[in-house]
Amino acid sequence: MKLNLKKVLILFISLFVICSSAIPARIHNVDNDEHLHLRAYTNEIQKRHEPFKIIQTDYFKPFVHLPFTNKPVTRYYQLTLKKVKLSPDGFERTVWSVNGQYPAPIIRANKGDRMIINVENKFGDPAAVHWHGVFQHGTNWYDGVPGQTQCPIPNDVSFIYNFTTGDQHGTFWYHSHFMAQYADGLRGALIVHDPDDPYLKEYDYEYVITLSDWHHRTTGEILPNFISPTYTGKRPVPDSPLLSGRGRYNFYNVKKNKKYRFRIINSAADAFFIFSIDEHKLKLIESEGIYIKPTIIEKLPINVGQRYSVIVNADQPIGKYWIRATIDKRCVLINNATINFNSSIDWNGLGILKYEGSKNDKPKSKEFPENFKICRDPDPKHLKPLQPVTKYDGNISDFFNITVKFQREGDGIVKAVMNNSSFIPQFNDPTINKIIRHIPPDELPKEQNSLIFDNKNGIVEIALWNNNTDEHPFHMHGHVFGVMFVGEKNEYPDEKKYDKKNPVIRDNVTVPGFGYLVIRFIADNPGIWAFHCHIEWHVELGMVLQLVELPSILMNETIPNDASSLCFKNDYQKKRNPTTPFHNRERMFNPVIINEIRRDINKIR
Ligand SMILES: [Cu+2]
Repeated sequence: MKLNLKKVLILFISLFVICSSAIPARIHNVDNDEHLHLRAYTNEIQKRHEPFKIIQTDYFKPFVHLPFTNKPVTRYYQLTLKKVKLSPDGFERTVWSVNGQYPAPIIRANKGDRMIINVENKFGDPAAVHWHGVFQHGTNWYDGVPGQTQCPIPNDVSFIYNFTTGDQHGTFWYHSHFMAQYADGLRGALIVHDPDDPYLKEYDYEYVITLSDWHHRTTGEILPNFISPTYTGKRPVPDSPLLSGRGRYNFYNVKKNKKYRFRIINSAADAFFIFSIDEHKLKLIESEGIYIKPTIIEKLPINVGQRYSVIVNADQPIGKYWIRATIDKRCVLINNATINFNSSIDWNGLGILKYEGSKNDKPKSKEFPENFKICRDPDPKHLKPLQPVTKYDGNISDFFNITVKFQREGDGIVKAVMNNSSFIPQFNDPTINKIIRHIPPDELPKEQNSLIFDNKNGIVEIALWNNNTDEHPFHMHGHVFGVMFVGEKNEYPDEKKYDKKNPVIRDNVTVPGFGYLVIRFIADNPGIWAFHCHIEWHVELGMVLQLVELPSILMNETIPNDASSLCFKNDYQKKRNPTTPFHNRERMFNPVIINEIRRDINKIR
């Protein structure tokens, strides 16, 4: 077979633009054998499996749970990553889509099912998919975090994620964990139905609503300006709030006197949302895979990465009612140096709850008043688990004290630091590989921000002080945790006030500006797990820790060949170019370097 050399070169250079700071002149010398080998290898894996189901989802159609089976089953899904032109809010832009759609399709399973998901990367960029909220017991290498649990999936390569849902059930989501790629489109819902759902008889249909803050510019355009010594602005301002990928006038059709479970997922890059449905109260039943004592609320504050289920009874007069998903701009600082500060955004995202038989007019419904603390999670009294969880009430085996702040570093860039260290991923050599190579965890580089603990089934406590004005939605991979304490400014953690007997259980919690957070979890999941603010711009500035959990167990595990093979190509590139670090944030986002590389691509074309 003859190869088109020109195409191969363009392919390589596209890859380098994103994941390497290599000097362009050297790219021309890289031969392509390794890359082709990897493609053949992944195609081979694919052939061994059953056909993968290509899923597409209409988020605006109600659904019921999947048929329940006597035994768990294996579900094969195909996710093809490709760039397409879409206009979610009317403005056309390139979207990093899954199976051609935004948001990415809803992946569904029943409790206990195995998911075998073939991710075929046709982005032209590296990628990786994280399954937000899934514990990945025994499959740390499928958690999808480049630099921690895997090497990125190179362009034109397929990678199969293979994990079980175990005992988990509820509302999850999946998204790219490669740089800020999820803000460009790779984000969708992951729903695990539960035959033992105590609320199953209380609703007739389900809807998923994903909330997102949409930008007309790609993150490739935003980041070089944002991460720069000359930038004095705040977090980039979006152009639209979207409900399940659409602007206003999207209909959620309901039938009078039927009940609907709405699964609300905040999949934003940055935005804190307030969700409500006019004249319909919300019965809150789930937070992040945990059944909670039913509680009636009118408005639901939801921070980035968080999920809730609410039951809505369509018991009002037949008509149309606004569904409101408002970005709370009181949680956002903007100055006139901020990227897109003059955005024409309407912060009030809208959808319509449309009763069958209602007239073809605009809703005239009334909004509920506000009844909560702004930029905070709902009152813990609304989030109490159905069964109180007492396992965090005991002697702690490991304790970590973390301070979060922003500071200008030597390169002139204002970074996010956790205990004075800004996280820098080593995409080509993820931490899991280092541990399995028996590198002692305490020899991991400082900027890897490792929290190391090795007491099996011990209670681990993290106390975090947020020494800056922003609130941060902290998310932990591989676990849920018990929220012991959330304190405002000067409200210091006091163990006497810890909620040890019946804490809120979740995987994504808000720490107030200048406030405090104390959480506890059980060290029962050997692996490398990210613990990070879910505001993507803060991730890019380094607001990331990684748990190095039970390394003495992890070091003796074997990474499956398909996972470790992703690193072949990256290692190969590194060998070719040993003097430059594979990933160097500063060089990478330096517009001069990016322009050099662009010029080089144009020359080849
Ligand atoms: Cu943050």
